[in-house]
Amino acid sequence: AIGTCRKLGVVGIPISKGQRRNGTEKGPQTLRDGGLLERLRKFGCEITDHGDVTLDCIDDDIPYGNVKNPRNIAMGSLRAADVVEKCLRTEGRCLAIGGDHSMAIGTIMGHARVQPDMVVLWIDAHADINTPLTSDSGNMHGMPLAFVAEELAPFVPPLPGWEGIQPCIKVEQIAWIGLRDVDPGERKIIEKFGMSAFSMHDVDNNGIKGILKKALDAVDPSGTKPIHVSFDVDAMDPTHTPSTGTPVGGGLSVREMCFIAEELALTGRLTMLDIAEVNPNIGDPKDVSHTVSSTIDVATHFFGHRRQGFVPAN
Ligand code: HAR
Ligand code: MN
Ligand code: MN
Ligand code: MN
Repeated sequence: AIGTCRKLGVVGIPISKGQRRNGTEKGPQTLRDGGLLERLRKFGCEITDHGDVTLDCIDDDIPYGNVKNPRNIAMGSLRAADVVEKCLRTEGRCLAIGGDHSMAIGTIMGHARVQPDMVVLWIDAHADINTPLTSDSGNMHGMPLAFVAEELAPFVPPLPGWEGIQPCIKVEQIAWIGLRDVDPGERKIIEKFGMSAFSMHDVDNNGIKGILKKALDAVDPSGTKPIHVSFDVDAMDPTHTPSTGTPVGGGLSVREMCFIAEELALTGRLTMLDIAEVNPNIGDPKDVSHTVSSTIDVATHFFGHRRQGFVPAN
């Protein structure tokens, strides 16, 4: 019933080498300390906590071209994929808490092993579909979608440590919401493959309800597929989530995120949620607690919390 959430597995992915700033490795602990799991239990979730994925540091991870930490990100992705797969096979649904957004290479791989026809809603200010060749920064959190999408494979050079990683979804299984900082090379990829990318301009133009419908219709016209939401907290306006590495103004409000979350919860098909890019090293303690509380609030709405209120099951 609505307002009851059933089984949910939780996996921490304390990865930070997909970008420059230290701190995202503390994201899982910060969200746990903020009471994420207790809040989810309040809305009926029966939680199994799988703890944090172990990421041992690979030394001498020399860059490939300008791509930083390729071996560490590959190792982390494979570890994350295994735990996510196990979690989905046992609990049926998984919440992955990161970690920078390179975490989603592993979560999408793990999800696709269990549900190959799942669709990905990438909620982010950024498109994160740079290839190692189009990326200016060399930061792998700006590239995850280029590694998981089959059609991009011819444009992705073989990176050291990546032998065991293959693309696992098609570009037609991906839609973005919240974009407002897309690199020219990424825009080229979006247009070349006719991908479904909805920016803040589109949100302003159609309203969040219209855009969510367009995004879901694009990836899942039948309305039957398992849904993977990859939520980068920088999708939200920095007034709500200031403690993140690459904030961009003019983002989604708490209200718009809650609408997305409640609607997706109501489909009954949300199988996986990533929460990425919370960085407690950024901003003052007030910024961090604001970021944590906005993020946790939104997370509960993906798993049973409704603004209309509900009567608890017992
Ligand atoms: N597009 C830029 C790059 O590839 C910036 C992406 C970084 N930010 C993120 N990803 N948080 O969503 O470097
Ligand atoms: Mn982002
Ligand atoms: Mn991102
Ligand atoms: Mn709320």
